[in-house]
Amino acid sequence: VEATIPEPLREAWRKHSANEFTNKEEFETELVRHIETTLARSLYNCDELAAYSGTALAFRDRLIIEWNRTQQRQTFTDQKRVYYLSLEFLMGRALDNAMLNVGMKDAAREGLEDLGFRIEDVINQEHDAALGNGGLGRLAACFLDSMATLNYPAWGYGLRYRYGIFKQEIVNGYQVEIPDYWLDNNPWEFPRHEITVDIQFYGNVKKYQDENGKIIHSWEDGEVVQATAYDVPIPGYGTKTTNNLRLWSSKASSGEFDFQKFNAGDYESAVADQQNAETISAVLYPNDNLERGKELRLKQQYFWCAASLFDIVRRFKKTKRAWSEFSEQIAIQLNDTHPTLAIVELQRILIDKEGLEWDEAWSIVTKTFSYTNHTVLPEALEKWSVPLLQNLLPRHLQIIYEINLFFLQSVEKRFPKDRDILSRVSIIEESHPKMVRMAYLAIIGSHKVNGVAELHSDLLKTTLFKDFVEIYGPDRFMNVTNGITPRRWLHQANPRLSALIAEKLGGYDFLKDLTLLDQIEAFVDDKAFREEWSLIKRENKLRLAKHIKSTTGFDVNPNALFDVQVKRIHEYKRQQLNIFGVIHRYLSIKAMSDEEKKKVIPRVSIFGGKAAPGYWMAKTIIHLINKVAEVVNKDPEVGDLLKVIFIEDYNVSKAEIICPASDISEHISTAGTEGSGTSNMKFVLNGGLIIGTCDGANIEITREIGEQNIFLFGNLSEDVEDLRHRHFYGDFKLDPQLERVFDAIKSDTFGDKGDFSALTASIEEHGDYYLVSDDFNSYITTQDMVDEAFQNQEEWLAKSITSVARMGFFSMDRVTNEYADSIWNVEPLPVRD
Ligand code: NBY
Repeated sequence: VEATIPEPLREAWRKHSANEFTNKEEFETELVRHIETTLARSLYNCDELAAYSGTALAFRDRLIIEWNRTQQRQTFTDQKRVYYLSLEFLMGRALDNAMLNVGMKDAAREGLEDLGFRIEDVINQEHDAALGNGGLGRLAACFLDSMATLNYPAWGYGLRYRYGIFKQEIVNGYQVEIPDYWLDNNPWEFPRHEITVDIQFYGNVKKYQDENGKIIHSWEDGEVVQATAYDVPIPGYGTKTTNNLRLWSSKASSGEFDFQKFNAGDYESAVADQQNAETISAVLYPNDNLERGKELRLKQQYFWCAASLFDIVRRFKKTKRAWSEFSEQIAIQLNDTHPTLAIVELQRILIDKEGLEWDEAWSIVTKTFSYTNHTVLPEALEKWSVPLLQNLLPRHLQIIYEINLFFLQSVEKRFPKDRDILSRVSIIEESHPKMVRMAYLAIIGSHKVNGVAELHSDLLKTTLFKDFVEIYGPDRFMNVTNGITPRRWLHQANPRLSALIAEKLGGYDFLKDLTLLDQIEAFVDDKAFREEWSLIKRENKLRLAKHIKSTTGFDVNPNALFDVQVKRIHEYKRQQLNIFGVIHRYLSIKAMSDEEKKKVIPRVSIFGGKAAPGYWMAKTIIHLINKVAEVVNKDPEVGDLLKVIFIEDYNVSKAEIICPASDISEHISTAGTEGSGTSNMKFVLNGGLIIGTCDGANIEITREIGEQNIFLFGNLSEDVEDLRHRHFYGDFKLDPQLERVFDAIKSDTFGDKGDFSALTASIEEHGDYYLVSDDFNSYITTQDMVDEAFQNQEEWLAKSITSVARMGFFSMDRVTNEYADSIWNVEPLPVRD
């Protein structure tokens, strides 16, 4: 039955169609209605949580009205759409963002005040949607914001994890992981129980001929799990476009399988099946930049790819277009290799289900997909074992072998004399067991492959993917340097700075065109402007100091230099270099006379970040930071000159407090290891300076803001290989100042030295892979330059303002437009008001 209402009845429908509140009064009406009816509360029992829920529901109504209209518009115009496939969407909180994007935050503030609530307290009730690990997941979230803001017809597809990234607690200086159950009364999702897809696993492939003699592959038996869609509305800023993020949740199939078990009286086993099925979307894997090859992870990947592809194909088929038009209607972006099975799945659908010939299908596939690489770290490159795939996805493994065969044949034809190239570029690694190299599969199945910063993309072309550049030519490989959404990372996180800029620029247009920021450079000498600028930084530091006091109990001096490093804990990101630098500073202060101490610039070293639960070295680094904090913070000889803070459970909403409050932040990865980094951009956009290595986007930030406005140090990417090589052959001498630091650790200054022996040994004895010792001197010398620069507050302020003025390039809107033009070939769909 068609679900469309016939024309004669539509008038009545339109008359009663839902309305949006347009002012404070109407907002209050909606808020109270939701509190009293949807939530069954009243003015006698409305706490802040209920006020939050009511406010969220009122805004949700607005979003979903525009969501409906946007989807109708996009269906009606039927132009090309983008699907962004990501296993992670690190969204953070939604309410503040929704209020700002629809432009009703002031109305909400006043309305809430009338009813007895402070908007900040209400906003703080929300649980972060933390369906991601770090930069990769946050990039996906920034993409969604930009794609909606720029009116692109675009959907995100992901998994609806029951548990997001774990909550971190620090107990006796150690990280403890707490499950993050976040779904209880989450107002932002719409369950679509009618949108389901059956997903098959295991089983076997039967081969037979049909009546025309054509070979048919049939994937039979096995298990079936059901995917159910949950939709999350994504509002653009200053536009009515409201896009969709569709997250899949798993449960037992309502099909014949468990039914038979029920009938057979096997109730317990049917319940067990149910739980097994639900396990697929139960938990986000907490590893960043580390691949572990677990079967459940592979199941997650296929479950999500297959459900998304089914949904995309179903929508395409409704248009009744020819298959040849598929890639003119649809672009699919793969966020890392996690969704690479989507390539194989589309090929399978086209040849096994839709009856297309291999070549025709493969041409559609490669024109549809494109792949973003985020890392060159070898331990992060996904490989799946052939036996695992054979068991779980037998038909897909056959197709992978076929893709590989045709690919290798074409390579052999082009490079007949090159004996090694075939084994180097084969999708199958000839190891025991054999492994499928997902990055190679992703390259071969895509028309564009991009890295996320210039250096990173260059390294891909010259090292990891070198052979593929030879094979396909340079056009398949490109760079799109990452960006961040200025809506969340300036306007929402730092409303006062945003307002100051708006005052000078005559409005908030810069939030939609961040290059307009360059106009504030004209005010760099304006006295009132400068005063206001530094006042805002001070208030942001006070806000962070308050947070630190309430969560750690430590008092920090807001006049001190706030030095921040917040990001996932990883050896390549080198939090160990930072904490060794802190210890060096501590030892230096301890050796000073009272006279000398007067010249010291007080500093607060702030750390935050999670370690993957199985990554022992990262956990050791967290432990050392916390132990150093314990000793330093209560040392009367040091007092305010140095404080060390570890902020627990770093996440998106904490980043919104931390980024605006830094004087300097650290982006100090070993050169050549960080894909891009995006927090570097967040800090500079909020008027913080940075200390960093020549790595990732730091290099382009330097080019934009000028090298006088950044503190760069350390060995360059081109020297890394040689240094490692030398270490390997015993040419290694521990930096003498670092030796002094290690001596302190080894004399139990920060608790039992045994706790840290693996960390010091990795440097002294095991080759110092991340070049901590090689960069140590350069690092502390540069930190001394930071102190000196901070003494001249006037110049520091000029650097801060100038840097912000020159950050326009790093808007996610620039990034999104680049993908749209040079990868997706999609146009925005403008909205009339
Ligand atoms: O992606 C990060 C890069 O390290 C960073 O340099 C870049 O700015 C950012 C956005 O492009 N990568 C990242 O966050 N990766 C992960 O979180 C991640 C998560 C899971 C897995 C691998 C990497 N995994 O294989 O399970």
